[in-house]
This record gives sequence, structure tokens and C-alpha cells, in this order.
Amino acid sequence: MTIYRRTLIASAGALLALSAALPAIAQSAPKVEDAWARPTVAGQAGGGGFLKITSATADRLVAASAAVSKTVELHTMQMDGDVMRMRQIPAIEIPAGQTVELKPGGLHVMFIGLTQTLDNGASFPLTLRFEKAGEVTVDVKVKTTAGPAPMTMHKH
Ligand SMILES: [Cu+2]
Repeated sequence: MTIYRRTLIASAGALLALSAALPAIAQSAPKVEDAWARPTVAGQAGGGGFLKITSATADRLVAASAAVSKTVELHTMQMDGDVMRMRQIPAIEIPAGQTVELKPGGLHVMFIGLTQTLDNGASFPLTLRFEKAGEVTVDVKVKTTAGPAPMTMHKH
């Protein structure tokens, strides 16, 4: 009987520990899917990266970094008169439970100062830094797409 009771107490303790850990797990794991970038040619200074982010709790993407470029900026695209222009933004809001899509013609990460070409079929790690959840590293696939026309390079 004593042994049985001990087992019960141990199980209750394990359950408590598990339930205490659950909110932390939900908070710290935004789901990042379909990360990809367009291939670049030798000498090309920058390139765009695209992905989908879903977080159970509201968070903000505040920075990104990758070994393939000197810096990675967060960009949006906006109409400036008749011209679509890219603009650097300080953060990308990730509302709770909604998928935020970084895609051609909209929000994207920008690899600035590429130190290597992005070759079709290759992949490279990209580290995203979230305000609350911290860092999440994903693999970015380099591929061509039948989507909208490639974004034109821009001066910052
Ligand atoms: Cu850009």
C-alpha cells in the first residue's frame, strides 16, 4: 500500500511538471514552414527569402541572420506612386494563431551583401529571432518559382 501511494504521488508530480512545461513549449515554438529563396547569379548583392510563420501566441519577428550574407533585413513592399518599392521594417507582427506569409510582392527577408551565390537546389540555414520565443533556425531551399516576376534589385 505504501509503495502504491508513492507511485501515485510520483505520477502526480510528473503530471504537474508536464503541465507547467506546456505553456512554455507553446510560447517558444513558432512554426516556420516552406522557407525558400530565389537563385542568384555571381555578383548579385542581394536576394529575397520567403516563408510562412504560425505562432500559437502573439509574437514579433524582430531580426534574422544567415551565413550567406552580411546582414538580413526585414522588408515589406509598398506602392510609391506607380512604383512598387521595398522598405526595411523593424519587425513583422505575428498575431496569435494566424499564418503570416512572407512571399514575393509582400513581406520578405532580404539577404544583403551576399557572400556566395544561392544555387538552385542548394539550401542554407536562416536564423529568425522572435521577440518572445527567441531564435528559430530553419533550412531555406533555393529554388525557382513560377510565381510573380522576380523582384527588381533596389538601392537602400
Ligand atoms: Cu527587399
